[in-house]
Amino acid sequence: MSQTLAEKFYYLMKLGREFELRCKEEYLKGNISGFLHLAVGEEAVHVGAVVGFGKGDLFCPYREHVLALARGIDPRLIMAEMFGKVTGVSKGKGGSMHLYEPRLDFYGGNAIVAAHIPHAVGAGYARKLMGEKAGVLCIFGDGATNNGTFFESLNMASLWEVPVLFLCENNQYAIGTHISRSSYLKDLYLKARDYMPSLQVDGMDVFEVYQAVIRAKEYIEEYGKPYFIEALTYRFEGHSMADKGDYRSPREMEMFKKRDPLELLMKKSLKEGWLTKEQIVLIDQRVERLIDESVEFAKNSPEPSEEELYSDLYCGVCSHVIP
Ligand SMILES: Cc1ncc(C[n+]2csc(CCOP(=O)(O)OP(=O)(O)O)c2C)c(N)n1
Ligand SMILES: [Mg+2]
Repeated sequence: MSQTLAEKFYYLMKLGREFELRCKEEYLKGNISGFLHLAVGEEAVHVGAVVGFGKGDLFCPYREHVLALARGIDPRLIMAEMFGKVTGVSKGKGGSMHLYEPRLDFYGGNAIVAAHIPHAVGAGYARKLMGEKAGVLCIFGDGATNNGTFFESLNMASLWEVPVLFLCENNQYAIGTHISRSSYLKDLYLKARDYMPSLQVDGMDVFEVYQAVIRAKEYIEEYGKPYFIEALTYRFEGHSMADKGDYRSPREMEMFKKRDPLELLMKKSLKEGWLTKEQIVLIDQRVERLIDESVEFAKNSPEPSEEELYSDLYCGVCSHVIP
């Protein structure tokens, strides 16, 4: 069990890490433009949550590349989206912040902080009305928990018994603002405690995130009610490519880098005998090849045509809400 999981986690987290670092490289070369928010340092939260939750709708903010990869979206289609190419997962019109794949129930990147939280509650309510069990995974940052729609969504989800897992990735900063300067409660899971079961986990430990999410999913499926998890994590890069993140002290950065989730997973897997050094090298090589292929695919794909400018502006009929 742990062996297979460790291999899956290591592959997805390494893929996420290297994919994003390559995006940064391509951005600096001018091949990717617009906004680019990296989740380097937060991979354990993203991979542990998506793998642990399994089936169900997924709503998330703009820091969503690793979530999309963990959901199973082809890295070539994500990279092509970054490059603004027509072969991209959002036809080259979304870019980094708007990855979207309804065939995998990925209602992806949202640029407006906390705006997707009520959407997730709506989707969960729809699933409930249709008699489905799987529920919705809704991921958002610490900053989003200061937004009015966050509290409105918790209220509605509890009152109407909506099967949503609210997962707060607390990386302690909303752009340059530390939570100590923006939130009365510092332990953010306390904001949900009066509404639903709510707990805090170590977001640098992929197994801890995974196990907490599995328990949450079981609760959601059994009772059809919401659940809240706060995962403590840290972003190793700036907020976006426009931000160096140098409002953080070198000491603080060092402290968190010592708990790099990928390193922690690798060390634990070697120690427990879940992975060998040779297996790790093979996975690293596989990841490198896949990313090279993705960049090649993106570079060689055409840009969207002018006619595409006005398509996909309105959704028409949402197939699973209106039969
Ligand atoms: C409603 C709204 N207000 C402000 C912004 C500008 N903004 C973009 S990201 C961000 C910080 C959000 O922080 P957090 O929720 O902790 O997510 P993180 O970036 O740390 O993952 C802000 C204020 C926005 N996009 N939407
Ligand atoms: Mg944050």
